[in-house]
Amino acid sequence: MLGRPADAPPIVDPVPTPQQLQWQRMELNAFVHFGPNAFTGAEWGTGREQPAVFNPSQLDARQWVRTFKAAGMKGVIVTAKHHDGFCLWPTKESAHTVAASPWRGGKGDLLRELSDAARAEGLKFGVYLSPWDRNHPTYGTPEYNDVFVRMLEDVLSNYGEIFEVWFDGANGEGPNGKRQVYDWPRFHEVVRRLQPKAVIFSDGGPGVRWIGNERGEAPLTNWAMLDRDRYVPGTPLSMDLPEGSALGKDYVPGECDVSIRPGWFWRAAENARVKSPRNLLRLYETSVGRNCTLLLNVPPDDRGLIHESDVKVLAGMRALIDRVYGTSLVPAGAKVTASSIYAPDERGFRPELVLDTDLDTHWAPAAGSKTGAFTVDLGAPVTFDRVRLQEFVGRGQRVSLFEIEVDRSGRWERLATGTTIGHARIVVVPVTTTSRVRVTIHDARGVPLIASFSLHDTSRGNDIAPSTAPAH
Ligand code: FUL
Repeated sequence: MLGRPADAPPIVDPVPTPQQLQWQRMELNAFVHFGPNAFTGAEWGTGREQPAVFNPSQLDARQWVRTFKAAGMKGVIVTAKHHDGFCLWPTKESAHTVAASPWRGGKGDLLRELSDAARAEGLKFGVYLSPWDRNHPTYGTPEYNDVFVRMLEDVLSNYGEIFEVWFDGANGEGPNGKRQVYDWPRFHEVVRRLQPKAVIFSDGGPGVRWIGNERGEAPLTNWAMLDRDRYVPGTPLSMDLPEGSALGKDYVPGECDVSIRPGWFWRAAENARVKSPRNLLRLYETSVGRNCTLLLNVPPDDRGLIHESDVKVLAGMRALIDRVYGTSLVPAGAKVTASSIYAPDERGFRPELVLDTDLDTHWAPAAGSKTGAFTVDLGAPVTFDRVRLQEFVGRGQRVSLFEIEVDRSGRWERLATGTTIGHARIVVVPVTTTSRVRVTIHDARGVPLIASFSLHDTSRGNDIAPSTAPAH
């Protein structure tokens, strides 16, 4: 920030940790569901599958990671262990692992190959470890918590830096018909001890939270805050998770997990049912564009490769996102004015900072104000159907009510209203041509800090993928 820290508008608690802020800015990550299910066609393996079924003949983790990187994804999270209990790394804690499979003659370690590939290509690496285990003989007894802790220790000690640990909320019966009482505080302690920089995902956090559905769709109102002590994985209060709460004491931003295919695991019958690039652009808008990260699942096939259909669709998605959102339609010469400026003698909070690409610099209205407006004079008419707004959330998410207006022959006319902005908000508006746009913040939890304003036109991607889907 340009302004001296002492002069900066006061913090509005809760604020993100540096890791949470960095995580929000990653925006798009790959989810990888892989294991025996890719060979049996199951969604939830029973745990009784023979390890011999796991035999990917051409597995190439570099091909996965290159595909993800080309799609603009910044990290990859793999199912180190799904509900079937099969471990993708050779652990002595279980007999149901890659070591018992024919893959690489029983000498394979998928976590090693994938973490190495991710590091080589500059992606961050994360792990999904299902506490529910339909195979392990100790499941349903206190001893299983010790086993799970040792598995976590394995996974978090041996594969370099982990950016996210993903704990699933599903908790069914194990092989002996018993359910497990999980020792969550202990599991979290292991993560904090071995990977202090990792964010922990589960229904209610503690690091990042589930958005409440697997469709890739966050609600229009989305606070990064909630009272995380109210929730455990599998919580009956999951209806609170999508919107979070303006009154929440803890910063726990949302994540949208969704699969590129109908199922989480690959199956041949779904090669023709991969979502289209347009569909994925919409999911990007309803997740990243609603203050979430998008965790897009791309499951490898039974050869151990990302299937050609998915590779093609991901390339199409990237081209579309770049075409529509890669640049702003606000011309370089645009002028921005504001109703007021925080500490106007300082250089730190000028309204034109909403047009640069630095998310740490931002416009703020006068000290003490929870309202304010800025006007962007585009210099000439511009046509758009999306407005992208971003808050600087490093000092707390603030905006709770805003309005977007356009100049129609000298009169301001309302184009859209909205509630939260957060790290990013993409507002869908009717196709509009105007040379002046005004954004008014009507209410906020503190002095609003607006980092970015940009205009976009989804029809610009029509040559890549025609727009057929309805806008909402
Ligand atoms: C769910 C699991 O039951 C699914 O199999 C999948 O892993 C999904 C991401 O989370 O709760």
